[in-house]
Amino acid sequence: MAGFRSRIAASARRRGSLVLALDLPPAAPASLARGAISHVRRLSPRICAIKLNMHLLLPLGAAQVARITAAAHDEGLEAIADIKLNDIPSTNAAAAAALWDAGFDAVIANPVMGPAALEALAASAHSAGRGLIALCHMSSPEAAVSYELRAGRSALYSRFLGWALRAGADGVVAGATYPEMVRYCARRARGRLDIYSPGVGAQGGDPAEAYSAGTTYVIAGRSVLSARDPAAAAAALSRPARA
Ligand code: OMP
Repeated sequence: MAGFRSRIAASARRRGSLVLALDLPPAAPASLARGAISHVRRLSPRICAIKLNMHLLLPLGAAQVARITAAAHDEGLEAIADIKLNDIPSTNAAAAAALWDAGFDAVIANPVMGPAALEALAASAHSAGRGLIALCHMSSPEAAVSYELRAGRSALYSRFLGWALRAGADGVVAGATYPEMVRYCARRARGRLDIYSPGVGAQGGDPAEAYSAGTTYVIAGRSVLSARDPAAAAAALSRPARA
């Protein structure tokens, strides 16, 4: 089986470069699972992957989550678990094993766990045919306060990118709200990993600017889920075809 990075790239070539954040508003678990599967089925021609975070992972049990990842796989999509994992290696390994059992193809992790722990997580993900995406610089207005902290002669985001590259991570998160960070990651990574950019629409980032700065995949939730025409909104957030 091809690795996660190749699988999501193949999916994006057919359907576009948008990762849908399935951040549904609070509801009863059965209705959340039904709603998520319905979005997967309706939007699958316009997205390359789904991303689930605490919006669904906390209220739903593993069996319901597995139904959603199975629906994504039926449609040819990848499934990303966004838990911003950050713990000791034995706990990371247990969390990753449970996520793979629930059908996820990749996990988002926080490199603040340290470079050796990140490398161990990447190695175990890859040996299971799964992927690792590391935070580099988040999209929120306050992200600069922490991700741009000086760490010796460099800044934290620069360390995180270096650790992600050394670990062989499949991608990093760099918010579309900081296009200069996307540009920095793209210039330094030179294609060795992909750049995932949340922060468009509701958070104010401009997808066209992100793509031209080097974003590989835009991540979006509210601007698609609450659009009058979600399929059109999803299509508009994909990388424009080259003229
Ligand atoms: P919208 O703002 O509704 O498009 O959702 C953005 C999604 O990306 C949410 O699921 C966030 O949890 C996630 N996200 C960010 O917004 N900013 C980040 O820096 C990182 C993430 C993420 O890791 O996915």
